Amino acid sequence: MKKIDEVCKILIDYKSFALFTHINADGDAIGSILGLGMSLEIAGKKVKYVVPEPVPVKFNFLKNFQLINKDAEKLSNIEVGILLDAADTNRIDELRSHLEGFGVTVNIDHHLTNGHFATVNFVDGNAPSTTAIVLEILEHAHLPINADISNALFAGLLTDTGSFHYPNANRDAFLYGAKLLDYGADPAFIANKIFEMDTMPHQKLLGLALLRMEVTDRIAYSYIMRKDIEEFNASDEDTEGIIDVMRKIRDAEYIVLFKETRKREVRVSLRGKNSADVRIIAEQFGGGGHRAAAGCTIGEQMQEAINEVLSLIKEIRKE
Ligand SMILES: [Mn+2]
Repeated sequence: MKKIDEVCKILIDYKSFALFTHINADGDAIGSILGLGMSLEIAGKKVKYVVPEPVPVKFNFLKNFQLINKDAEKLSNIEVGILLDAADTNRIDELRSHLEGFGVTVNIDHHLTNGHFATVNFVDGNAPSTTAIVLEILEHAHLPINADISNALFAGLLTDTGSFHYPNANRDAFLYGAKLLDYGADPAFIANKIFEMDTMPHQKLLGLALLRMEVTDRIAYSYIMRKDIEEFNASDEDTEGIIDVMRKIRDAEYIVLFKETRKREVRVSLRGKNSADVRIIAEQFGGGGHRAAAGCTIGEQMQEAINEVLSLIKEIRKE
């Protein structure tokens, strides 16, 4: 049986599902669990949405957002656990044991680093977003797709392709987009809700990161400390999207933002342009991602983390 048929059979045969996605959930993570979940619910199935904290509130305009983590501890009667937009169960932290406890597990993902941990793994490294794979599955299974579902799926497609301008914005990405419009997605509404809702603390941190940015040897980098976040009364969510403004700098191919998450712990976000493959860098530090966008966490002081990442980039480039 083809993988997609195996996944569809599970969605049709079983009656209850817990949908999991990764920590630091992004538009594709939230969009894929909500899009799939809404469709299953309309089809009469029971669905739980389980996301490691903190859940990004900026996606609260999507229907059923308020169901995320509602009664999420009551998973004992659920038959199937599905992990979306994540390559392995490490990406859901302490929720891991919950997911691994299910008799039937499914992994729906587009990360090349995928560990194929589940009973059925449907992984398409060429898919522009996990929501694109969800769309394919819903169509193949003849499950319902309405405007709310297509908005959730479009949100994932839009964010994971960088508004259709990352290298993964291939022909398929536009075809999936067109299909979602046919199902009722409203791109202007979604773009407004996702891209034009900056908070003041976010814009202050953005300004600070840009002021601190250094560009050397086609590497652009900057950093944010805990005390910066405190000073602007910002939340962790307020640091999101800063790297995507940094990547607009000309000439840089590697873009890196270092964020102090706690004492001796630095979260590193990487973006690659042209031939730069940042996934290789992130993997060296136990992280992962895509060629154009990846991340890792380093248990060091800020300056050490910066030195280690910059020297690794320079080393890898020489090879
Ligand atoms: Mn994704």
